[in-house]
Amino acid sequence: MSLEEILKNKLGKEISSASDAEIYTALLNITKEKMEGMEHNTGNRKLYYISAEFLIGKLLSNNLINLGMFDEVREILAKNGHSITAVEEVEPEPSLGNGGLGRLAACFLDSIATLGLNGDGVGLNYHDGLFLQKFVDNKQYEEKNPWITDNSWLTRTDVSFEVPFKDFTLKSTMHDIDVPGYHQSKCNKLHLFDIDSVDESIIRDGINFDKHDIGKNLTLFLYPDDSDEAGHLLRIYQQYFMVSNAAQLIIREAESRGVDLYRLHEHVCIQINDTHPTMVIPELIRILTQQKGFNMDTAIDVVRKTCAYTNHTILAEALEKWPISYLEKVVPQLLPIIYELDARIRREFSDERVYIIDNQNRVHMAHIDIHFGYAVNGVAALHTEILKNSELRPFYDIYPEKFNNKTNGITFRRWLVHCNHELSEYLNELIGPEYMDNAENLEKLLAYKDDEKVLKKLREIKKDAKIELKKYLKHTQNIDIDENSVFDIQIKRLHEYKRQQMNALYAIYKYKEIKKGNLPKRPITMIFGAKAAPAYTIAKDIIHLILCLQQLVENDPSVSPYLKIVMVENYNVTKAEKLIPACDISEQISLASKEASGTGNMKFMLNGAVTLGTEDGANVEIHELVGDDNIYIFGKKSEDVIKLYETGSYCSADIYNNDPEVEELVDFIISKELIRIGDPMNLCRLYKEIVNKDWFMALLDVKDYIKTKEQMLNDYEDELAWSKKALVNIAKAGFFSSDRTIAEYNNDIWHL
Ligand code: NBY
Repeated sequence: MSLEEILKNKLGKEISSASDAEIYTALLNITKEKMEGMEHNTGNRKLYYISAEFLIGKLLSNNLINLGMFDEVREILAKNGHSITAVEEVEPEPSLGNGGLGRLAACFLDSIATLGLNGDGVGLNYHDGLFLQKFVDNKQYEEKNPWITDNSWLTRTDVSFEVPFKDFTLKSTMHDIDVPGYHQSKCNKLHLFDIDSVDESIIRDGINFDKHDIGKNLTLFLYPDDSDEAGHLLRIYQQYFMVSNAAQLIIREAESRGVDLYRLHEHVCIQINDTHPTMVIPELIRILTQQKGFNMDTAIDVVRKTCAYTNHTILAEALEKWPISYLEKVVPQLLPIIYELDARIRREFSDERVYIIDNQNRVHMAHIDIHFGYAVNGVAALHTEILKNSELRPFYDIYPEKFNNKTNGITFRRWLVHCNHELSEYLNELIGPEYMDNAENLEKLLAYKDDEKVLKKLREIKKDAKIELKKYLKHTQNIDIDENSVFDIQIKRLHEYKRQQMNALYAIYKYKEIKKGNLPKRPITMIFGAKAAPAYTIAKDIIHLILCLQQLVENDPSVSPYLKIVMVENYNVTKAEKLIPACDISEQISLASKEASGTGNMKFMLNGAVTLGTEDGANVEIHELVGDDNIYIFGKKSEDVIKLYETGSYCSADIYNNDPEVEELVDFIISKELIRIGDPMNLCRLYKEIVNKDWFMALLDVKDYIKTKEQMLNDYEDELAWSKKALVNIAKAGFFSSDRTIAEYNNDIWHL
């Protein structure tokens, strides 16, 4: 039967008379059935990638692409008066992640399946995911973000485990999502654990709920508010629930494969994604010693050879440390194991910086991972060096052999083929489709770097993507943007270290210049997209500032023809897919040393945007690949920043007081123009924070930033020269394919 007939049968009517929603459901079911019929990847050693987040995005198009059905479906729909884009809109986006860490996990699942490796993801099935962001009165409000519908990619399985907590036991249910690789006959799974008793009706006004009723709230939200003890305890409940299920699943699957548990490490490998799944280590040791007859030495030995840890941050506040008293209240069964692990470390080492339990009775989760796992990796070359030489130095001195770098990557199926079909078709035409299987083939594009026809075509493709984004923003947020302006985009979690505030200071600079009559050669569209954690006050103040600036500029007819500021509401994967292809200037402006890698930087580059960035994270590697002419680097280097921290000698007030230009920009935050629009409390707080604290040194780099951005806007006017930069960026992006990253994980860590 042809695909068209299958679709018609599924619909029970003519395709032309079906609604987009009916077509979506029919395609979902056809795709699911196809994947159900596929065998799972096999191999002697199986990987379990445990992660609190899997930011998978919408799945229909990507599954169709990987299954080789996308083009056919698109044609069938078009022939019958439907567009695949409209059908895609029907799909709710699962909000199972927050930022780069979760999206990385999703890209990795795609690449693991694409390389035919035997590896599944393990996580939680949050019903309302990360909050949905709304803007009211120029402020962020949070609402629940339900995504599970009757027909979804989830398949309820009959796998279930008892998860023991201090005062009660919860019974889990495992829900699976199929993960097909690109043009592969086999597939893998994402296992999401849940409990049946979750009750969404306990959520009131926004995202508030009773944090004590674990049987009803356990899997409601990703990162529930943890500004009080009940919130912290809930996170521990979630984490333990995740890893206890993972551990039980791993042991059950190993036993059913006939694995001798004393050789578990030969058949299983566990990747711990950041510290959230760390309790899998004591939990496995607990199960092996208490239920499988292992002695402690052997259990530790086996677990140590099974687990590997990825670090995604050097921000000390983001490295989890759980008070023993909290663990006592939730998972007392783990404490004897954790004490034992700590005692062993204390016997072996005298340096208290490597202890598991510190002198304030807090358990350092990363320390468990490093001592009781066999590999520790950072996510970009610079990041790994900083881990080895400063942040984790005492551990590197003990275990140099465990440390290794795995520079992040992104799946080109989603971040090129799906989100920028026009560009990927053109690449196929120009250099052939080999880059799809081996991304390094993108370098063939370099042969065209002086070919005017090709450079013009690239500019046309960019323009088309800008027009698409314009339509999308009009349709979703009723915002008008000008496709002939330069699109300058910063999209990422809102965090002071990522320095959206510095970009806002640029907006102030430009506003003032325009007011003075210094008009830009071409209008500029500054686009932001970011969610702030609900309890992160200053991050919310920064959103408030950007939204106030948006309103100020919009309502000033002497400025609005030249400058437009747009903060996209509820930034998510779907929106990223529209924004990235349309971008000219990719903002990657973190304080050097603080951004572990970044992955948005790679997505923008692959889609022909030019990076404006600091020498941080994977920007360093992008810089090396494209060369000085094709990236704009500014700001202090990581060594300088690390020194400033060590000596405590950075003082933003000094810069503010001694540099009238900086002072003028910062003062504008509390100018009468902005105070009239915004909330004085938020604006004053942010102003004071920048003048008196500025923990992430925006004032240190702001002038260099403005200068470099001005240079970039100037250079943009030389159309061919700019297009050439875009071409070089695309050509050199091959290294950042997650297929390469995963091949490295497999060769160096997993050995599947
Ligand atoms: O992981 C990000 C890094 O910031 C980015 O540089 C890197 O490219 C990416 C992938 O390696 N980290 C990240 O997204 N982290 C979180 O979202 C996160 C969330 C929650 C908590 C800690 C970190 N937490 O402790 O609750």
